Amino acid sequence: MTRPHISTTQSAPRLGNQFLEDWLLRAWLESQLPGELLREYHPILDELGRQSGDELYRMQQADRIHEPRLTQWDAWGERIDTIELTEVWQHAHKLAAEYGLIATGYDSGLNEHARSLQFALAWLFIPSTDFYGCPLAMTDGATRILSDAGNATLAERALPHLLSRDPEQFWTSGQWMTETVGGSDISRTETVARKDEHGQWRLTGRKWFTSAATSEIALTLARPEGNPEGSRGLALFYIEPHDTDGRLRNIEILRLKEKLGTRKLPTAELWLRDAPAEPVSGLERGVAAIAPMLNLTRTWNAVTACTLMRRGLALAGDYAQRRQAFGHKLINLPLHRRTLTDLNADWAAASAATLNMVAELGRVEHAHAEADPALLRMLTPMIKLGSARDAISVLSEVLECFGGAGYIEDTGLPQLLRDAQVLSIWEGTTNVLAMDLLRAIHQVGLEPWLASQHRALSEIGDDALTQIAERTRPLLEQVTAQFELDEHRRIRNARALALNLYRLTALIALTRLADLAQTRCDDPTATRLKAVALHFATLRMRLEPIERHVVDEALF
Ligand code: MFK
Repeated sequence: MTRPHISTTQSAPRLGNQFLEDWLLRAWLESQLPGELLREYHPILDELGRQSGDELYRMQQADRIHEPRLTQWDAWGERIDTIELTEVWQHAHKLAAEYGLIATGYDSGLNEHARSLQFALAWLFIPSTDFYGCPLAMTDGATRILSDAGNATLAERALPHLLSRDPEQFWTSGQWMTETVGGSDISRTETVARKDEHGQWRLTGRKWFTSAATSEIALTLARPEGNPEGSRGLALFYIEPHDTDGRLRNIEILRLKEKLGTRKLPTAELWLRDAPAEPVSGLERGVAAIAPMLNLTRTWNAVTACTLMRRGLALAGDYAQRRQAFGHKLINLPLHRRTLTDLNADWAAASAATLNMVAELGRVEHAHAEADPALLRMLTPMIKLGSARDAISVLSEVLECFGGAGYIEDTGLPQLLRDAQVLSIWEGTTNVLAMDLLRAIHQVGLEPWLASQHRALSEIGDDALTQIAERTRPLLEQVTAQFELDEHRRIRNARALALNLYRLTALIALTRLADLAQTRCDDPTATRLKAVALHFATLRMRLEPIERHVVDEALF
Protein backbone atom coordinates (compact mmCIF):
# COMPACT_ATOMS: atom_id res chain seq x y z
CA MET A 1 0.00 0.00 0.00
CA THR A 2 1.45 3.37 -0.90
CA ARG A 3 1.14 6.19 1.56
CA PRO A 4 -0.09 9.57 0.34
CA HIS A 5 2.74 12.01 -0.28
CA ILE A 6 3.15 14.54 2.52
CA SER A 7 4.94 17.59 1.24
CA THR A 8 6.06 19.09 4.53
CA THR A 9 6.03 18.37 8.20
CA GLN A 10 5.86 21.11 10.74
CA SER A 11 8.99 21.73 12.78
CA ALA A 12 8.36 21.98 16.52
CA PRO A 13 8.85 25.24 18.40
CA ARG A 14 12.26 25.53 20.04
CA LEU A 15 13.61 27.45 22.96
CA GLY A 16 16.85 29.37 23.15
CA ASN A 17 18.74 30.50 26.23
CA GLN A 18 15.92 31.50 28.56
CA PHE A 19 18.02 34.10 30.34
CA LEU A 20 19.66 35.78 27.35
CA GLU A 21 16.36 35.91 25.45
CA ASP A 22 14.38 37.34 28.35
CA TRP A 23 14.79 41.05 27.71
CA LEU A 24 12.46 42.00 30.54
CA LEU A 25 14.21 39.97 33.23
CA ARG A 26 17.59 41.26 32.10
CA ALA A 27 16.40 44.86 32.00
CA TRP A 28 14.90 44.53 35.45
CA LEU A 29 18.11 43.06 36.88
CA GLU A 30 20.10 45.88 35.28
CA SER A 31 17.74 48.39 36.84
CA GLN A 32 18.01 46.82 40.31
CA LEU A 33 21.42 45.39 40.93
CA PRO A 34 24.82 46.99 41.37
CA GLY A 35 26.90 46.26 38.24
CA GLU A 36 29.45 44.19 40.12
CA LEU A 37 26.81 41.89 41.59
CA LEU A 38 25.12 41.43 38.24
CA ARG A 39 28.47 40.60 36.61
CA GLU A 40 29.09 38.00 39.34
CA TYR A 41 25.70 36.33 38.79
CA HIS A 42 25.55 36.72 35.01
CA PRO A 43 27.36 33.44 34.21
CA ILE A 44 25.16 31.54 36.68
CA LEU A 45 21.96 32.95 35.20
CA ASP A 46 23.31 32.40 31.71
CA GLU A 47 24.02 28.72 32.42
CA LEU A 48 20.66 28.08 34.10
CA GLY A 49 18.91 29.92 31.23
CA ARG A 50 20.76 27.72 28.76
CA GLN A 51 19.78 24.52 30.57
CA SER A 52 16.21 25.71 30.96
CA GLY A 53 15.79 26.10 27.20
CA ASP A 54 17.85 23.05 26.30
CA GLU A 55 18.35 19.80 28.24
CA LEU A 56 15.81 20.55 30.97
CA TYR A 57 13.13 21.38 28.44
CA ARG A 58 13.98 18.24 26.45
CA MET A 59 13.94 16.13 29.60
CA GLN A 60 10.58 17.62 30.54
CA GLN A 61 9.11 16.74 27.13
CA ALA A 62 10.56 13.22 27.21
CA ASP A 63 9.14 12.70 30.71
CA ARG A 64 5.78 14.18 29.72
CA ILE A 65 3.55 11.19 30.35
CA HIS A 66 5.16 10.06 33.59
CA GLU A 67 3.54 10.88 36.89
CA PRO A 68 4.40 10.19 40.52
CA ARG A 69 3.28 6.75 41.72
CA LEU A 70 2.04 5.76 45.14
CA THR A 71 2.66 2.20 46.34
CA GLN A 72 0.71 1.53 49.51
CA TRP A 73 1.54 -2.14 50.16
CA ASP A 74 4.60 -4.28 49.52
CA ALA A 75 4.37 -7.76 48.01
CA TRP A 76 4.10 -9.35 51.49
CA GLY A 77 1.30 -7.20 52.79
CA GLU A 78 3.18 -4.57 54.70
CA ARG A 79 1.90 -1.00 54.46
CA ILE A 80 4.73 1.03 52.95
CA ASP A 81 3.13 4.17 51.40
CA THR A 82 6.03 5.21 49.22
CA ILE A 83 5.86 7.72 46.39
CA GLU A 84 8.08 7.34 43.39
CA LEU A 85 8.91 10.67 41.78
CA THR A 86 9.39 11.45 38.11
CA GLU A 87 12.84 11.81 36.58
CA VAL A 88 12.48 15.58 36.18
CA TRP A 89 11.57 15.94 39.84
CA GLN A 90 14.56 13.91 40.99
CA HIS A 91 16.85 16.03 38.87
CA ALA A 92 15.12 19.25 39.95
CA HIS A 93 15.87 18.52 43.61
CA LYS A 94 19.58 18.33 42.82
CA LEU A 95 19.56 21.46 40.68
CA ALA A 96 17.55 23.43 43.25
CA ALA A 97 20.14 22.70 45.91
CA GLU A 98 23.14 23.37 43.70
CA TYR A 99 21.78 26.64 42.34
CA GLY A 100 20.79 27.73 45.84
CA LEU A 101 17.13 28.27 44.96
CA ILE A 102 16.43 28.72 48.67
CA ALA A 103 19.89 29.54 50.04
CA THR A 104 20.34 32.57 47.77
CA GLY A 105 17.27 34.25 49.27
CA TYR A 106 18.82 34.00 52.75
CA ASP A 107 22.41 34.87 51.78
CA SER A 108 23.06 37.76 54.14
CA GLY A 109 26.02 38.89 52.03
CA LEU A 110 23.60 39.82 49.24
CA ASN A 111 21.68 42.21 51.53
CA GLU A 112 18.46 43.55 50.02
CA HIS A 113 19.35 41.97 46.65
CA ALA A 114 19.10 38.40 47.98
CA ARG A 115 15.45 38.02 46.94
CA SER A 116 16.00 39.58 43.51
CA LEU A 117 18.75 37.08 42.72
CA GLN A 118 16.87 34.13 44.22
CA PHE A 119 13.78 34.83 42.16
CA ALA A 120 15.82 35.52 39.01
CA LEU A 121 17.12 31.96 39.38
CA ALA A 122 13.59 30.71 40.11
CA TRP A 123 12.34 32.57 37.00
CA LEU A 124 14.55 30.37 34.83
CA PHE A 125 14.15 27.17 36.84
CA ILE A 126 10.38 27.00 37.35
CA PRO A 127 8.97 26.51 33.83
CA SER A 128 11.36 23.65 32.99
CA THR A 129 10.98 21.62 36.17
CA ASP A 130 7.34 20.51 36.25
CA PHE A 131 6.23 22.53 39.29
CA TYR A 132 9.17 21.66 41.51
CA GLY A 133 8.74 25.33 42.36
CA CYS A 134 5.85 24.22 44.58
CA PRO A 135 7.96 22.43 47.21
CA LEU A 136 10.51 25.21 46.91
CA ALA A 137 7.84 27.82 47.63
CA MET A 138 6.77 25.97 50.76
CA THR A 139 10.40 25.42 51.75
CA ASP A 140 11.00 29.14 51.44
CA GLY A 141 8.00 29.76 53.72
CA ALA A 142 9.21 27.22 56.28
CA THR A 143 12.70 28.73 56.20
CA ARG A 144 11.29 32.19 56.90
CA ILE A 145 9.13 30.93 59.76
CA LEU A 146 11.82 28.81 61.39
CA SER A 147 14.36 31.64 61.05
CA ASP A 148 12.06 34.06 62.88
CA ALA A 149 10.04 31.91 65.30
CA GLY A 150 12.56 31.94 68.14
CA ASN A 151 12.47 28.14 68.42
CA ALA A 152 16.21 27.38 68.60
CA THR A 153 15.78 23.60 68.64
CA LEU A 154 13.79 23.49 65.40
CA ALA A 155 15.92 26.16 63.77
CA GLU A 156 19.13 24.28 64.53
CA ARG A 157 17.60 21.02 63.36
CA ALA A 158 16.04 22.14 60.06
CA LEU A 159 17.64 25.34 58.77
CA PRO A 160 21.02 23.80 57.84
CA HIS A 161 19.10 21.39 55.59
CA LEU A 162 16.63 23.89 54.15
CA LEU A 163 19.48 26.24 53.30
CA SER A 164 21.87 23.56 52.06
CA ARG A 165 23.42 23.66 48.59
CA ASP A 166 24.31 19.98 48.83
CA PRO A 167 21.61 17.83 47.19
CA GLU A 168 22.24 15.05 49.73
CA GLN A 169 21.59 17.40 52.62
CA PHE A 170 18.91 19.62 51.09
CA TRP A 171 15.41 19.23 52.55
CA THR A 172 12.13 20.58 51.29
CA SER A 173 9.05 21.39 53.34
CA GLY A 174 5.37 20.74 52.88
CA GLN A 175 2.53 22.98 54.03
CA TRP A 176 -0.33 20.85 55.27
CA MET A 177 -3.31 23.06 55.80
CA THR A 178 -6.30 22.10 53.71
CA GLU A 179 -8.88 19.81 55.34
CA THR A 180 -12.25 18.60 54.12
CA VAL A 181 -14.00 21.39 56.03
CA GLY A 182 -12.16 24.05 54.10
CA GLY A 183 -9.29 25.05 51.88
CA SER A 184 -10.07 28.73 52.27
CA ASP A 185 -11.55 28.81 55.76
CA ILE A 186 -8.64 27.32 57.67
CA SER A 187 -10.17 28.36 60.99
CA ARG A 188 -12.36 25.22 60.91
CA THR A 189 -9.37 22.86 60.96
CA GLU A 190 -10.34 19.60 62.70
CA THR A 191 -6.93 18.05 63.32
CA VAL A 192 -6.40 17.68 67.04
CA ALA A 193 -3.11 17.94 68.95
CA ARG A 194 -2.61 16.20 72.28
CA LYS A 195 0.37 15.36 74.44
CA ASP A 196 1.13 11.69 75.10
CA GLU A 197 2.31 10.28 78.44
CA HIS A 198 5.92 11.17 77.53
CA GLY A 199 5.09 14.79 76.82
CA GLN A 200 5.33 14.30 73.05
CA TRP A 201 2.76 16.25 70.97
CA ARG A 202 0.79 14.03 68.61
CA LEU A 203 -1.55 15.09 65.80
CA THR A 204 -4.65 13.24 64.63
CA GLY A 205 -6.71 14.25 61.62
CA ARG A 206 -7.08 14.11 57.87
CA LYS A 207 -5.19 16.52 55.64
CA TRP A 208 -7.13 16.64 52.40
CA PHE A 209 -4.63 18.27 50.03
CA THR A 210 -0.94 18.12 50.88
CA SER A 211 1.26 19.26 48.05
CA ALA A 212 4.66 17.65 47.58
CA ALA A 213 3.95 14.87 50.06
CA THR A 214 7.52 13.60 49.77
CA SER A 215 9.08 16.57 51.58
CA GLU A 216 11.35 15.88 54.54
CA ILE A 217 9.46 18.23 56.86
CA ALA A 218 6.08 19.95 56.92
CA LEU A 219 4.42 22.79 58.75
CA THR A 220 0.82 22.14 59.65
CA LEU A 221 -2.05 23.42 61.77
CA ALA A 222 -3.83 21.57 64.55
CA ARG A 223 -6.01 22.46 67.51
CA PRO A 224 -4.49 21.58 70.88
CA GLU A 225 -7.10 19.79 72.98
CA GLY A 226 -9.14 22.23 75.00
CA ASN A 227 -8.32 25.23 72.79
CA PRO A 228 -11.22 27.40 71.60
CA GLU A 229 -12.76 27.19 68.13
CA GLY A 230 -11.64 29.50 65.32
CA SER A 231 -8.19 30.31 64.03
CA ARG A 232 -6.97 31.67 67.37
CA GLY A 233 -7.35 28.19 68.85
CA LEU A 234 -5.09 26.62 66.23
CA ALA A 235 -1.36 26.11 66.68
CA LEU A 236 1.43 25.78 64.15
CA PHE A 237 3.30 22.46 64.29
CA TYR A 238 6.51 21.13 62.74
CA ILE A 239 6.48 17.55 61.49
CA GLU A 240 9.14 15.20 60.22
CA PRO A 241 6.93 12.65 58.46
CA HIS A 242 9.58 9.93 58.07
CA ASP A 243 11.85 8.11 60.51
CA THR A 244 15.54 7.55 59.76
CA ASP A 245 14.66 4.37 57.81
CA GLY A 246 12.33 6.34 55.56
CA ARG A 247 9.13 4.92 57.10
CA LEU A 248 6.20 7.24 57.72
CA ARG A 249 5.68 8.00 61.40
CA ASN A 250 2.00 7.37 62.16
CA ILE A 251 0.90 8.83 58.85
CA GLU A 252 -0.91 7.04 56.05
CA ILE A 253 -1.03 8.24 52.47
CA LEU A 254 -4.62 7.53 51.46
CA ARG A 255 -4.23 8.43 47.79
CA LEU A 256 -2.66 10.83 45.34
CA LYS A 257 -5.09 13.38 44.01
CA GLU A 258 -6.31 13.22 40.42
CA LYS A 259 -5.80 16.82 39.35
CA LEU A 260 -6.55 18.84 36.24
CA GLY A 261 -2.91 19.98 36.05
CA THR A 262 0.33 20.02 38.08
CA ARG A 263 0.24 16.27 37.66
CA LYS A 264 3.95 15.80 38.34
CA LEU A 265 3.33 17.16 41.81
CA PRO A 266 2.54 14.35 44.28
CA THR A 267 -0.43 15.95 46.01
CA ALA A 268 -1.67 13.53 48.64
CA GLU A 269 -4.48 12.93 51.07
CA LEU A 270 -3.04 12.01 54.47
CA TRP A 271 -4.29 10.47 57.68
CA LEU A 272 -2.35 11.60 60.69
CA ARG A 273 -2.85 9.08 63.51
CA ASP A 274 -0.98 10.36 66.53
CA ALA A 275 1.81 11.63 64.29
CA PRO A 276 4.63 13.13 66.41
CA ALA A 277 4.99 16.91 66.00
CA GLU A 278 6.54 19.94 67.71
CA PRO A 279 4.86 23.30 68.26
CA VAL A 280 6.73 26.01 66.37
CA SER A 281 5.76 29.13 68.27
CA GLY A 282 3.26 28.70 71.07
CA LEU A 283 -0.06 26.93 71.18
CA GLU A 284 -2.43 29.42 69.60
CA ARG A 285 -2.80 31.93 66.74
CA GLY A 286 -1.75 29.29 64.24
CA VAL A 287 -3.10 31.10 61.18
CA ALA A 288 -1.16 34.25 62.05
CA ALA A 289 1.90 32.05 62.68
CA ILE A 290 1.71 30.40 59.25
CA ALA A 291 0.90 33.67 57.43
CA PRO A 292 4.57 34.38 56.53
CA MET A 293 4.55 31.09 54.63
CA LEU A 294 1.32 32.04 52.85
CA ASN A 295 2.79 35.36 51.81
CA LEU A 296 5.93 33.72 50.44
CA THR A 297 4.11 30.97 48.56
CA ARG A 298 1.92 33.71 47.08
CA THR A 299 5.07 35.45 45.91
CA TRP A 300 6.29 32.22 44.30
CA ASN A 301 2.83 31.83 42.77
CA ALA A 302 3.10 35.21 41.06
CA VAL A 303 6.61 34.41 39.83
CA THR A 304 5.34 31.07 38.52
CA ALA A 305 2.47 32.80 36.72
CA CYS A 306 4.92 35.11 34.94
CA THR A 307 7.35 32.35 34.06
CA LEU A 308 4.62 30.10 32.64
CA MET A 309 3.37 33.00 30.51
CA ARG A 310 6.93 33.63 29.39
CA ARG A 311 7.38 29.96 28.47
CA GLY A 312 4.18 29.94 26.42
CA LEU A 313 5.11 33.17 24.66
CA ALA A 314 8.65 31.99 23.93
CA LEU A 315 7.22 28.89 22.26
CA ALA A 316 4.48 30.81 20.41
CA GLY A 317 7.00 33.43 19.25
CA ASP A 318 9.37 30.79 17.89
CA TYR A 319 6.51 28.90 16.25
CA ALA A 320 5.35 32.08 14.53
CA GLN A 321 8.76 32.22 12.82
CA ARG A 322 8.43 28.64 11.56
CA ARG A 323 4.79 28.15 10.69
CA GLN A 324 3.49 29.17 7.26
CA ALA A 325 -0.17 30.04 6.64
CA PHE A 326 -1.87 31.99 3.87
CA GLY A 327 1.46 32.32 2.08
CA HIS A 328 3.36 33.90 4.98
CA LYS A 329 5.09 33.03 8.17
CA LEU A 330 2.63 33.60 11.03
CA ILE A 331 4.82 36.37 12.39
CA ASN A 332 4.19 38.33 9.19
CA LEU A 333 0.40 38.07 9.39
CA PRO A 334 -0.65 41.41 10.89
CA LEU A 335 -3.41 40.06 13.10
CA HIS A 336 -1.29 37.25 14.50
CA ARG A 337 1.51 39.71 15.14
CA ARG A 338 -0.87 42.03 16.96
CA THR A 339 -2.14 39.13 19.08
CA LEU A 340 1.39 38.22 20.13
CA THR A 341 2.08 41.87 20.94
CA ASP A 342 -1.00 42.06 23.18
CA LEU A 343 -0.01 38.90 25.01
CA ASN A 344 3.56 40.06 25.46
CA ALA A 345 2.29 43.34 26.88
CA ASP A 346 0.16 41.52 29.48
CA TRP A 347 3.10 39.31 30.40
CA ALA A 348 5.50 42.25 30.61
CA ALA A 349 3.21 44.26 32.89
CA ALA A 350 2.54 41.30 35.19
CA SER A 351 6.26 40.60 35.29
CA ALA A 352 7.28 44.18 36.06
CA ALA A 353 4.80 44.27 38.95
CA THR A 354 5.85 40.85 40.25
CA LEU A 355 9.55 41.59 40.11
CA ASN A 356 9.02 44.91 41.91
CA MET A 357 7.20 43.02 44.65
CA VAL A 358 10.19 40.66 44.89
CA ALA A 359 12.55 43.63 45.24
CA GLU A 360 10.32 45.11 47.94
CA LEU A 361 10.40 41.78 49.78
CA GLY A 362 14.20 41.92 49.77
CA ARG A 363 14.18 45.48 51.07
CA VAL A 364 11.69 44.70 53.83
CA GLU A 365 13.58 41.62 54.99
CA HIS A 366 16.79 43.62 55.21
CA ALA A 367 15.16 46.65 56.85
CA HIS A 368 16.37 48.84 54.00
CA ALA A 369 15.76 52.57 54.53
CA GLU A 370 13.24 52.66 51.64
CA ALA A 371 11.43 49.47 52.64
CA ASP A 372 7.73 49.58 53.43
CA PRO A 373 6.23 46.44 55.04
CA ALA A 374 2.73 47.91 54.73
CA LEU A 375 3.19 48.24 50.96
CA LEU A 376 4.46 44.65 50.70
CA ARG A 377 1.48 43.41 52.72
CA MET A 378 -0.82 44.92 50.07
CA LEU A 379 1.21 43.98 47.01
CA THR A 380 1.34 40.28 47.86
CA PRO A 381 -2.35 39.33 47.57
CA MET A 382 -2.92 41.96 44.85
CA ILE A 383 -0.20 40.67 42.55
CA LYS A 384 -0.84 37.02 43.32
CA LEU A 385 -4.46 37.32 42.28
CA GLY A 386 -3.85 39.51 39.24
CA SER A 387 -0.91 37.57 37.81
CA ALA A 388 -2.79 34.28 38.21
CA ARG A 389 -5.74 35.61 36.21
CA ASP A 390 -3.34 36.95 33.57
CA ALA A 391 -1.58 33.59 33.30
CA ILE A 392 -4.84 31.75 32.65
CA SER A 393 -5.99 34.16 29.95
CA VAL A 394 -2.57 34.54 28.29
CA LEU A 395 -1.94 30.79 28.21
CA SER A 396 -5.38 30.10 26.80
CA GLU A 397 -4.53 32.50 23.95
CA VAL A 398 -1.06 30.96 23.59
CA LEU A 399 -2.65 27.60 22.86
CA GLU A 400 -4.80 29.30 20.24
CA CYS A 401 -1.64 30.68 18.60
CA PHE A 402 -0.77 27.08 17.71
CA GLY A 403 -4.18 26.26 16.25
CA GLY A 404 -5.05 22.57 16.66
CA ALA A 405 -1.51 21.73 17.78
CA GLY A 406 -2.15 23.71 20.95
CA TYR A 407 -4.90 21.22 21.82
CA ILE A 408 -2.83 18.10 21.22
CA GLU A 409 -1.22 16.50 24.26
CA ASP A 410 2.06 15.31 22.77
CA THR A 411 3.05 18.84 21.80
CA GLY A 412 3.36 19.43 25.55
CA LEU A 413 1.34 22.63 25.12
CA PRO A 414 -2.02 21.84 26.81
CA GLN A 415 -0.16 21.23 30.07
CA LEU A 416 0.68 24.93 30.21
CA LEU A 417 -2.96 25.90 30.46
CA ARG A 418 -3.91 23.08 32.81
CA ASP A 419 -1.04 23.99 35.11
CA ALA A 420 -1.86 27.69 35.01
CA GLN A 421 -5.39 27.05 36.23
CA VAL A 422 -4.10 26.10 39.66
CA LEU A 423 -2.51 29.51 40.16
CA SER A 424 -5.81 31.23 40.88
CA ILE A 425 -6.98 28.45 43.18
CA TRP A 426 -4.24 27.30 45.55
CA GLU A 427 -2.74 29.69 48.03
CA GLY A 428 -6.05 31.55 48.07
CA THR A 429 -8.63 31.92 45.30
CA THR A 430 -9.13 35.27 43.59
CA ASN A 431 -12.01 36.10 45.93
CA VAL A 432 -10.15 35.00 49.08
CA LEU A 433 -7.19 37.13 48.09
CA ALA A 434 -9.41 40.08 47.23
CA MET A 435 -10.73 39.79 50.80
CA ASP A 436 -7.17 39.51 52.13
CA LEU A 437 -6.30 42.69 50.25
CA LEU A 438 -9.28 44.44 51.84
CA ARG A 439 -8.07 43.16 55.21
CA ALA A 440 -4.62 44.63 54.54
CA ILE A 441 -6.09 47.95 53.38
CA HIS A 442 -8.27 48.01 56.46
CA GLN A 443 -5.08 47.66 58.57
CA VAL A 444 -2.76 50.05 56.77
CA GLY A 445 -4.95 52.19 54.46
CA LEU A 446 -4.34 52.87 50.76
CA GLU A 447 -1.68 55.46 51.53
CA PRO A 448 1.46 53.25 51.27
CA TRP A 449 0.35 52.05 47.85
CA LEU A 450 -0.67 55.49 46.61
CA ALA A 451 2.59 57.03 47.79
CA SER A 452 4.68 54.36 46.06
CA GLN A 453 2.74 54.74 42.79
CA HIS A 454 3.03 58.54 42.80
CA ARG A 455 6.73 58.25 43.58
CA ALA A 456 7.29 55.89 40.64
CA LEU A 457 5.32 58.17 38.29
CA SER A 458 7.26 61.24 39.37
CA GLU A 459 10.55 59.50 38.52
CA ILE A 460 9.62 58.93 34.86
CA GLY A 461 11.65 61.19 32.57
CA ASP A 462 11.21 59.96 28.99
CA ASP A 463 8.81 62.19 27.00
CA ALA A 464 6.52 59.50 25.60
CA LEU A 465 6.45 57.59 28.88
CA THR A 466 5.70 60.78 30.81
CA GLN A 467 2.49 60.98 28.83
CA ILE A 468 1.46 57.59 30.21
CA ALA A 469 2.24 58.94 33.67
CA GLU A 470 0.05 62.02 33.08
CA ARG A 471 -2.88 59.87 31.98
CA THR A 472 -2.44 57.46 34.89
CA ARG A 473 -2.57 60.03 37.71
CA PRO A 474 -6.34 60.68 37.45
CA LEU A 475 -6.92 56.92 37.56
CA LEU A 476 -5.16 56.78 40.92
CA GLU A 477 -7.70 59.28 42.19
CA GLN A 478 -10.58 57.39 40.67
CA VAL A 479 -9.54 54.08 42.15
CA THR A 480 -9.12 55.72 45.57
CA ALA A 481 -12.65 57.10 45.28
CA GLN A 482 -13.90 53.60 44.42
CA PHE A 483 -13.02 52.55 47.96
CA GLU A 484 -15.47 55.07 49.44
CA LEU A 485 -18.18 52.46 49.72
CA ASP A 486 -19.94 51.08 52.75
CA GLU A 487 -18.49 47.81 54.02
CA HIS A 488 -21.09 45.58 52.38
CA ARG A 489 -20.55 47.13 48.93
CA ARG A 490 -16.82 47.12 49.37
CA ILE A 491 -16.93 43.37 49.97
CA ARG A 492 -19.25 42.78 47.01
CA ASN A 493 -16.86 44.76 44.80
CA ALA A 494 -13.63 43.44 46.33
CA ARG A 495 -12.56 41.59 43.19
CA ALA A 496 -13.02 44.61 40.90
CA LEU A 497 -11.24 46.84 43.41
CA ALA A 498 -8.33 44.41 43.66
CA LEU A 499 -8.02 44.04 39.88
CA ASN A 500 -8.05 47.83 39.48
CA LEU A 501 -5.21 48.21 41.97
CA TYR A 502 -3.34 45.41 40.24
CA ARG A 503 -3.73 46.86 36.72
CA LEU A 504 -2.53 50.28 37.81
CA THR A 505 0.38 48.78 39.75
CA ALA A 506 1.36 46.75 36.70
CA LEU A 507 1.00 49.69 34.30
CA ILE A 508 3.13 51.94 36.49
CA ALA A 509 5.75 49.24 37.16
CA LEU A 510 6.13 48.57 33.43
CA THR A 511 6.28 52.26 32.53
CA ARG A 512 8.89 52.90 35.21
CA LEU A 513 10.96 49.92 34.07
CA ALA A 514 10.76 51.11 30.45
CA ASP A 515 11.93 54.53 31.61
CA LEU A 516 14.90 53.10 33.51
CA ALA A 517 15.79 50.98 30.49
CA GLN A 518 16.19 54.14 28.37
CA THR A 519 19.38 54.97 30.27
CA ARG A 520 20.54 51.61 31.61
CA CYS A 521 19.95 49.06 28.85
CA ASP A 522 21.11 48.43 25.31
CA ASP A 523 19.13 50.00 22.49
CA PRO A 524 16.99 47.04 21.39
CA THR A 525 15.92 46.34 24.98
CA ALA A 526 15.12 49.99 25.71
CA THR A 527 13.13 50.31 22.47
CA ARG A 528 11.25 47.10 23.11
CA LEU A 529 10.30 48.03 26.66
CA LYS A 530 9.10 51.45 25.65
CA ALA A 531 6.97 49.99 22.85
CA VAL A 532 5.48 47.38 25.12
CA ALA A 533 4.69 49.94 27.86
CA LEU A 534 2.96 52.21 25.36
CA HIS A 535 1.04 49.26 24.00
CA PHE A 536 -0.05 48.09 27.45
CA ALA A 537 -1.23 51.62 28.26
CA THR A 538 -3.38 51.65 25.12
CA LEU A 539 -4.71 48.21 25.89
CA ARG A 540 -5.39 48.27 29.62
CA MET A 541 -5.62 51.83 30.91
CA ARG A 542 -9.14 51.54 32.27
CA LEU A 543 -10.82 50.53 35.48
CA GLU A 544 -13.22 47.68 36.15
CA PRO A 545 -16.65 49.14 36.88
CA ILE A 546 -17.99 49.02 40.40
CA GLU A 547 -21.46 47.51 40.73
CA ARG A 548 -24.23 50.14 40.81
CA HIS A 549 -27.33 48.01 41.23
CA VAL A 550 -27.54 44.68 42.99
CA VAL A 551 -29.27 42.23 40.67
CA ASP A 552 -28.80 39.03 42.66
CA GLU A 553 -32.39 38.70 43.67
CA ALA A 554 -33.35 38.29 40.05
CA LEU A 555 -30.78 35.52 39.69
CA PHE A 556 -30.77 33.43 42.84
C1 MFK B 1 4.50 27.66 42.60
C2 MFK B 1 3.63 28.30 43.60
C3 MFK B 1 3.70 27.67 44.88
C4 MFK B 1 2.50 27.47 45.61
C5 MFK B 1 2.66 26.38 46.61
C6 MFK B 1 1.36 25.84 46.96
C7 MFK B 1 1.41 24.58 47.67
C8 MFK B 1 0.49 24.48 48.82
C9 MFK B 1 -0.88 24.20 48.44
C10 MFK B 1 -1.76 24.62 49.55
O1 MFK B 1 -1.51 24.43 50.70
S1 MFK B 1 -3.12 25.40 49.02
C11 MFK B 1 -3.90 25.96 50.51
C12 MFK B 1 -3.53 27.32 50.75
N1 MFK B 1 -4.51 27.89 51.66
C13 MFK B 1 -4.64 29.20 51.72
O2 MFK B 1 -3.98 29.96 51.05
C14 MFK B 1 -5.66 29.70 52.69
C15 MFK B 1 -6.60 30.66 52.04
N2 MFK B 1 -7.35 31.38 53.07
C16 MFK B 1 -6.88 32.54 53.57
O3 MFK B 1 -5.83 33.04 53.20
C17 MFK B 1 -7.72 33.19 54.58
O4 MFK B 1 -7.67 34.57 54.38
C18 MFK B 1 -7.25 32.88 56.02
C19 MFK B 1 -7.19 31.37 56.23
C20 MFK B 1 -5.88 33.43 56.30
C21 MFK B 1 -8.28 33.49 56.93
O5 MFK B 1 -8.05 33.06 58.24
P1 MFK B 1 -8.93 33.59 59.44
O6 MFK B 1 -8.30 33.06 60.69
O7 MFK B 1 -10.35 33.32 59.20
O8 MFK B 1 -8.73 35.17 59.28
P2 MFK B 1 -8.22 36.28 60.26
O9 MFK B 1 -8.88 36.14 61.58
O10 MFK B 1 -8.41 37.54 59.52
O11 MFK B 1 -6.65 36.02 60.37
C22 MFK B 1 -6.06 35.39 61.48
C23 MFK B 1 -4.74 36.09 61.74
O12 MFK B 1 -3.85 35.85 60.64
C24 MFK B 1 -4.84 37.60 61.85
O13 MFK B 1 -3.81 38.02 62.73
P3 MFK B 1 -4.08 38.40 64.26
O14 MFK B 1 -4.34 37.12 64.97
O15 MFK B 1 -2.82 39.05 64.70
O16 MFK B 1 -5.26 39.33 64.25
C25 MFK B 1 -4.51 38.07 60.46
O17 MFK B 1 -4.03 39.39 60.42
C26 MFK B 1 -3.42 37.09 60.09
N3 MFK B 1 -3.30 36.94 58.64
C27 MFK B 1 -4.18 36.34 57.82
N4 MFK B 1 -3.72 36.38 56.56
C28 MFK B 1 -2.54 37.05 56.61
C29 MFK B 1 -2.27 37.40 57.94
N5 MFK B 1 -1.15 38.04 58.30
C30 MFK B 1 -0.28 38.38 57.33
N6 MFK B 1 -0.49 38.07 56.04
C31 MFK B 1 -1.59 37.41 55.64
N7 MFK B 1 -1.76 37.10 54.36
